[in-house]
Amino acid sequence: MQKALITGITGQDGHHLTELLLSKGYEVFGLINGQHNSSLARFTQLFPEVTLAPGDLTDFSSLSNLINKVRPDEIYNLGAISFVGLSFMQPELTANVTGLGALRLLEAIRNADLTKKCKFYQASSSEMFGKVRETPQNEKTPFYPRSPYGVAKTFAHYTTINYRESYGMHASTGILFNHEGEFRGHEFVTRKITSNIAKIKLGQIEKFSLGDLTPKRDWGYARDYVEAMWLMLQQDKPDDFVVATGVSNSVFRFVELAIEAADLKGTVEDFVNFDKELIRPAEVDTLIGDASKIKQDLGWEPKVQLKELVKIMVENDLILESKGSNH
Ligand code: NAP
Ligand code: F7E
Repeated sequence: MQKALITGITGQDGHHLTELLLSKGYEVFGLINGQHNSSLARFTQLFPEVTLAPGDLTDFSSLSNLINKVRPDEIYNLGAISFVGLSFMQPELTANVTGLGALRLLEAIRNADLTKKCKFYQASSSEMFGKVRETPQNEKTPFYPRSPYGVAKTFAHYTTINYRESYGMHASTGILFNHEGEFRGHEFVTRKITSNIAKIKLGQIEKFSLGDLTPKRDWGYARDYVEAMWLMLQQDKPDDFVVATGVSNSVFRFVELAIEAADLKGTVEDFVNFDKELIRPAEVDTLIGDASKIKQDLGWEPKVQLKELVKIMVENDLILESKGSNH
């Protein structure tokens, strides 16, 4: 039985990837850094067969001990301070977890003598393109990160490539553009929109606040994107791949689609207040990915487009909000 170890297993992608790997017959192990958060309770209820171990990406010994004990065939490094807004408030912690965390894992693999046995996936991000140098962005587009998060991910990205080239490790990176779904954290704009639109539909609130509605993102469905991660580790050779839909829309458009999906009557202005506190010190204006390489080399395609994604999220939030659930 193949063994996979996932960091960040209680996060959005951790849920979808666990589901995928269990369906493929893997024995799944997860690193958890908090014993008391509500995502952990939800996770253990959904996936009781997964073995969870305490640890932290800032603590080398916890990573090294776990890797030595489990001796996994595949490691997926999804753990991160992943909220760009928070990274401006806690830049040092972000560099430590999101940046150095990847380095610690790669070193722990070497220390356990698993360099030739264990395949490694690094969750790289379109935030590395930041102030974009070309449109659309592909694997060769130069990086220009615009946040402590983007800078930390760029460090982790190049560290992964460096370990691949220096030690011959099967270490791949997926440069994933924004992906969303039922397990998305409530701090991210898509989930903030769909959960608040659901509350408006249910008569619980009348309006909610957002920051800049003009940035454009290439939004896909998280369930499709974890397939791409797994595919990368099934190849003979490690590599770097952009994962995206190739379609970009504004935050304003996302709100319009959510209003439509909830069958509400009114405009964006009827439901959304502007809050200048939500403006970031530096913004990423427009991202749009060119996923030709992964389509051609690995046969990966996104199955869900934005309109359907918004519908999935709004319908899920209508059910959850009607029960008063905070998930
Ligand atoms: P997420 O929901 O924010 O999950 C992040 C996970 O990291 C959580 O389980 C969190 O645990 C864990 N974590 C935080 N600090 C940690 C630490 N010190 N040690 C160990 N684990 C820690 O993120 P996601 O959306 O699933 O994304 C997965 C990965 O892909 C992340 O690395 C993210 O940066 C990257 N990425 C995401 C997107 C996207 O659009 N979703 C796009 C590109 C790249 P707690 O909840 O207990 O803190
Ligand atoms: O913001 C704007 C905000 O926080 C999207 C992470 O998964 O994807 C994600 O990063 C846009 C930004 O995601 C609000 O300023 C307006 O322009 O949902 P977000 P993100 O920053 O794109 C990348 C690929 C990752 O790797 C990250 O880990 O929406 N925006 N008003 C707002 N954003 C939030 N969160 N809240 C607002 O009220």
